Formats: sequence, structure tokens, C-alpha cells
Amino acid sequence: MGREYSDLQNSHPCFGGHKNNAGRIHLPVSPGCNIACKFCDRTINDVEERPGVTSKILKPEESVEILKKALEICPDIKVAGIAGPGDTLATDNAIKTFSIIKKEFPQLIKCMSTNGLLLNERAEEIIALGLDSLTVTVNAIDPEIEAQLNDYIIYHGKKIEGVEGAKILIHNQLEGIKKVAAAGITIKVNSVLVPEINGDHIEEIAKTVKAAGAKMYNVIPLIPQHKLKDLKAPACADIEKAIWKASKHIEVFRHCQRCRADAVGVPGVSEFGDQIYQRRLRVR
Ligand code: CLF
Ligand code: SF4
Repeated sequence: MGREYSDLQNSHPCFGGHKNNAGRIHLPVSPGCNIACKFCDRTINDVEERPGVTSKILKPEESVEILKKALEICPDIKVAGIAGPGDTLATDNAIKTFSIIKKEFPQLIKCMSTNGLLLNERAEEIIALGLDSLTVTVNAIDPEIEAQLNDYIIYHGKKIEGVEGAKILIHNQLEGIKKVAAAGITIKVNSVLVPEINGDHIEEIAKTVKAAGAKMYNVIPLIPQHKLKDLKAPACADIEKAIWKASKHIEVFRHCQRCRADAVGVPGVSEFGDQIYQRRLRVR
């Protein structure tokens, strides 16, 4: 079984606020995705600081050298995370990478982030892997609302659009969360806040995922891009309202840095991705 929630609060940057000063490395091993979020713009570049961006895609076995280098340069790294740039369960790359980490770096906390489409059917594999923390992005629990945020899913080789796809996605997210939480793995749920679409729905999401077994909740403000590029980014007041409503039901994480898929260091404090992934040096 993975580490207890109380251990993670002391050693995981996304479960302990700014209190623990722990670092994480993201290993960008998962390129493809199986759903179509309307705000998603995955890309390979060296400069943008946001989810879905990486400087390269790694093969699972390449992670060993990267981890050795990262731990040398930044000994504060306590967490090996996989957060894309696509979905971690759409291919086997993330699970293969965690199996390697489990053997080669047993001291590292294993953290995975997924959209949850395949969480229900792959829950047993994740539990067997000894994952320590799992993040599931749940942007709605009402299919009518989810369909405004996501065009379609690709499920067992079939493209399923709109509300029908959203129903399957939400069902699998919630059933998957229940199974993984019941096995003692700590779960955080992220919701991308789009005030015009799910702003009044956040409280319901928070309440529902808490009941399913999630321990922590994270409101991620929309970065307006792709098909939602004409919407406004949430204002501070929108974010505070969402956090306040969610916090009536579940503990809320407030220090999210909207990390790149190849971020390295203590979130918001240090960044070593340029050296580790040999990105071109940037003018900051
Ligand atoms: Fe990475 Fe995510 Fe694990 Fe953290 S990030 S996979 S839970 S180790 Fe953290 Fe970065 Fe916010 Fe993610 S600050 S984007 S919540
Ligand atoms: Fe993009 Fe993540 Fe949505 Fe996939 S689940 S489309 S990678 S935001």
C-alpha cells in the first residue's frame, strides 16, 4: 500500500501546502490523450509555464538517468510525478515508468495525474503498483455541464461525443476514485474552473468527490486557450468563491502552480527543468 495521507502532508508539495518545501519531478512519458477538453492545448516547447507543455517526451526507461541527475541537482525532490502531457492511462507508459521507479528509487513518492476515463477499469493495476497519490481531474459531475467543457471521448476505440461521452467519463471517474480510495491511496481532485460553465457547480463536485473518497481538492483557474480562448480567465473573486464553496466539504489545496509536464523542483520556489531536460536557456 502507498504512503498514508499524514506522511504525504509532510513530504508531498501538493498535499502539504507550502509547509514542507518538498520538490517533485514530472516525467513526461504520456503523450496522447483519450478525451478532448475544449481548453487543452498540448504542445512541445521550452518556454510556456502551464500544464500540457513539455520540452520532450521520455521513454519509460529513460526516466532512470533523468531521476539520477535530478536527485543530484535537487535533493529536495521527494516525489516522482507523471502528469502528461497527455493522459497517463491512455498508454502503458506511466505504469511502466512507475514499475521502474518502484524498483530503482523506492524512496520516492509515486504520484500520478489522470483524467480518469480509464480509472475504473485500471484501478487494480494502479493499486498493485503501490502508487502513493493520485490526482483525478473532474471538471463536472453533471454530463450537461461536462459536455460544454469536453467535445468527446475515445473509449475502447470508439469516439463518443457530447453528453453521452460525458456520462461515461463521469461514471468512470467516480467509480475509479471509489476503488482506489478504498485501497488506501490518497486522492486529490483537480477541477478546472471556468466560471461561465462550472462556476456554480464547484460545490457539487467537491461534495461528490469527497463522498467517493477523495481527500483533497484543487481549483485550477482556466487558462483561456483552444476552443475556450475567448472566455475570460477567472478573476481572484471567482477563484476565492470556488475555493470557499469547495472547502465546506473537503480540504482544499491552495498553492497550485499549474506546472508543466516536465517541471522539476519545489513548486513556486525552484525550477531545475532547464538543466534536467536540457531546455534552451530562457530570458525570464
Ligand atoms: Fe505533479 Fe500533480 Fe503529483 Fe503534484 S503537480 S502530478 S499532484 S507531483 Fe501540484 Fe503542479 Fe498543481 Fe499539479 S502544483 S499542477 S497540483
Ligand atoms: Fe488535455 Fe488533459 Fe483534457 Fe487530455 S485530459 S484533453 S491532456 S486537459
